[in-house]
Amino acid sequence: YVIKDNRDSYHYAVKLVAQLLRNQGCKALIADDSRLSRLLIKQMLEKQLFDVQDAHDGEQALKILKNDPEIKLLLTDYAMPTMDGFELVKAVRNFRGRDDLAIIGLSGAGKHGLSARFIKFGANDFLTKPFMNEEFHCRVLQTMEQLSLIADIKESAFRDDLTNLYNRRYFYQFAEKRLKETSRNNSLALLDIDFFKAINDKFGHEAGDQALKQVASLLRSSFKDFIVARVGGEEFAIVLTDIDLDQAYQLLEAFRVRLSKYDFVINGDTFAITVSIGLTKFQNVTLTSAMRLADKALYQAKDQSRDCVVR
Ligand code: GH3
Ligand code: MG
Ligand code: MG
Ligand code: MG
Repeated sequence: YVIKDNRDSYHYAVKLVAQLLRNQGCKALIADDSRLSRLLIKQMLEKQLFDVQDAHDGEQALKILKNDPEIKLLLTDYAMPTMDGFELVKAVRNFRGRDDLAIIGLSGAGKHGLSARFIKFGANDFLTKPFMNEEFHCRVLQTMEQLSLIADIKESAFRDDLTNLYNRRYFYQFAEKRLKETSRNNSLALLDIDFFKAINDKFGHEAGDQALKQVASLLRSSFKDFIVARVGGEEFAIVLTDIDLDQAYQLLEAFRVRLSKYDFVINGDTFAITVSIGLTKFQNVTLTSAMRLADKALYQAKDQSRDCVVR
């Protein structure tokens, strides 16, 4: 049905299908005091593959939104009892940003200035009731597309493009936050590949790049529950949250052994790679000073024998 409505443009239909795939399973919430209105909008949103919930006024909507960070789209009426659309938008924006939750304001025709006020309070867009189905679909689609675009940009800004691990920027921006959110049983590990320059010299820089990718993928599979970032050329950081230092040590030791036994087969050459690891407890310190401690331990690991974990 949605596609049929878009007979005007083939390109638009293609875009629409792409966005529909992203909408699939995505949660949307309708806040409207009119049952008929809720029903109508629900049907239209379901055509766009949203998983739809509804609320009969602002207060109920606010409660639902507070308990469900997965809701990505809110359609809200203006005139509702107890809490109107403006108040709802204002309250929601205190904990959900424009790049994280899309809001479309709705209201009956003939009330001048509502659209502007909705947008000033933080709505992404506005629709006047009764709306044409096609306009509804276009506006919802466009709003969700913007949200997806922002998510893509954020994702690529925080990823290292060689390994697809988190990058330095992400690490310095979010590691500390993550550590503060969790229990006090946290630690930080710094890993540095041993004699990596020799690998580049012997097998070529391109093989070195491939090896880095494989090391990254081993790290990803070994530390699924933790933040793993590429913080330097052949240096990685792991934020080990909610486990004590001994457990962290065991995990790193297991990884070290797993890596040292792994055969890197690149362009017909087979070689081994080892890492040196510095580990430190993360407690009542800033990220910068924890990094300094982990780096010190790493330096000792290099000094001792390489291919070992020092805490
Ligand atoms: P050590 O055991 O003391 O760490 O020796 P090392 O050779 O690994 O240490 P060093 O810091 O002297 O050299 C690191 C090398 O890693 C230098 C650089 O050529 C290589 N490297 C850094 N980033 C990349 C990358 O993105 N791709 C490739 N192929 N090599 C990289
Ligand atoms: Mg109303
Ligand atoms: Mg290094
Ligand atoms: Mg190195």
